[in-house]
Amino acid sequence: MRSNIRREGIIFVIMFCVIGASVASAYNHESLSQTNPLTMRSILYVGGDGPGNYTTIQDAVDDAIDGDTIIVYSGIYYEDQVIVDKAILIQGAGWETTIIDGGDALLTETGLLRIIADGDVLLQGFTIRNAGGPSGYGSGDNKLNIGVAVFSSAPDVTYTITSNRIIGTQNPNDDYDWGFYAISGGQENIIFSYNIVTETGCNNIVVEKTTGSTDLCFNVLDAGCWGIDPVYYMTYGGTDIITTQMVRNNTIDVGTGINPGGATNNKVTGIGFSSAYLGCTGTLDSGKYTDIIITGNSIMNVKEWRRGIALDNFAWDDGSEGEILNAHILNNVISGVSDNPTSFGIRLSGLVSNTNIQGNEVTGCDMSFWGRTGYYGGSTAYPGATNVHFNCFLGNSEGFVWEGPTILNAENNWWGDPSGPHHPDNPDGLGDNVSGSVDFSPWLYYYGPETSLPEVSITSPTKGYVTINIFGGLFTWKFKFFSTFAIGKIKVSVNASDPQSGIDRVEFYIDDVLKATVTTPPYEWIWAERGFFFPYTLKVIAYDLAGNSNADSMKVWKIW
Ligand SMILES: [Ca+2]
Ligand SMILES: [Ca+2]
Ligand SMILES: [Ca+2]
Repeated sequence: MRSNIRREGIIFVIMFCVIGASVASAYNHESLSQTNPLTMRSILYVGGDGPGNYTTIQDAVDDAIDGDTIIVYSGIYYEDQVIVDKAILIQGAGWETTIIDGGDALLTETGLLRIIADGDVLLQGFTIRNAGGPSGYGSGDNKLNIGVAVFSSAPDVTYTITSNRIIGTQNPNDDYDWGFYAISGGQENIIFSYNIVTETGCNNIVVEKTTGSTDLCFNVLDAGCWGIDPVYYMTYGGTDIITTQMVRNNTIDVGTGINPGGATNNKVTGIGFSSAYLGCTGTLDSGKYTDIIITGNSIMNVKEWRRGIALDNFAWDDGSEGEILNAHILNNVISGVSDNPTSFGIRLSGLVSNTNIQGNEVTGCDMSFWGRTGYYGGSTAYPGATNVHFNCFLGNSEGFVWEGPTILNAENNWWGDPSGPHHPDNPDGLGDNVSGSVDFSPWLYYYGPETSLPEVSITSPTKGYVTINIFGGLFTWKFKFFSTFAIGKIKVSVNASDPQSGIDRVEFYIDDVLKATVTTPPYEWIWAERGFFFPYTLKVIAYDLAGNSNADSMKVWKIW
């Protein structure tokens, strides 16, 4: 049932009363009386028991104008489809209680929630389930089921989808069942945040040839009930994506799903970008990415045939038609649970240039990193100018695999052991394996909080001995005595070591006065100052590279 009553919003009342008087002096009365979308904002209500509330979300959208807010009360709304073609805010009472159920309806266009406005839209606080779709799409219900689909034909439009739960068909055989889909060729900017997407038969999120910026953040995602890439970006057909594509702070379980295809049909990658995508379908293709940021994600359950992050250039030949440039892969945690082939943490394939891989933690996979040639069309291209620094690669069985002809810069990583990675150039390394032309030296000597104290001891002068060194070294002698005596110039020698970060410096003190600082071994200082047969306190302090310190000291009777 459709309501024709429109409830004017509080915003309008306040703006009219407070601002109206002052604005009136600047504008004539005719213009004030006109409908101004900026000030005529309304709130429309759906559900609940207020008089005149709408019963369906679509009816409220149909009556809304740009700038309106639609508030949806708790309840289950059975609507085949909600098409949002206005710049509005749609606010549910929270995904726990406010449910839009699409009844698996047959639709002419995709998206239970289909957002196509040429102005900003915000959608939040719903569970979206049982999406239907157009028919003719594969197995399962033969529909292209999509919870939320978006497409703007205009640029500079932002769609914000936040704090929703999107549930898929819950049918592992439904191979066209996506939670969120940025429809091919859209120009909108997308903020997709704090959502939960689960039980999809196919991908959680597909972003296809979208030229606006994207920010997928703080979502909880998984590989669905089939087991397939949770986040998948692609471009093709000559469309270069030059806006920022950001995937950050998501929690992604790549271990879900039945995985019946195993090695052949079903290799799950948590976050995947593919350029010149049609190259993988047997078509010569082009299309690039130049601004990808993947940061702060937690990707777990990387088991056999599951992967963390992949940047794949599917362009043929030298790969230049699909170059992926300047990507940042930062501070992600990728946790493997199996070293069975062929799980990996991070893969770059084909011409992927200037990738910055820093601060990631990849553990328990088969390959921590895999850099290789492109997959299709006789590709001869390898990743270039890849920088891999300050990562933790630990307990990955095949380890760090670089197949390219150039030297890959992987200095300053932690390989799981202070002895460094295992490589033909470092055969005694007890850390992860590294293969290929990789510059891994220097490597990090510790990882995580550095709290170990340095070990430090004074080895000379010898405690409980008299040490004599006079006449410019012409006469030296040492014998046991009741206390430590030093006669003449004495060399103070110190053993200092640190199990984690290593020694930064050793300081030498006499009676708490700093006499010398030595930064490289041997840690020695010549105590040449004349003594007056007093017991002096000789103290040394060793500092490690993290600033932890430890001391040794002794009383020395110094004469001459
Ligand atoms: Ca389907
Ligand atoms: Ca080096
Ligand atoms: Ca230490």
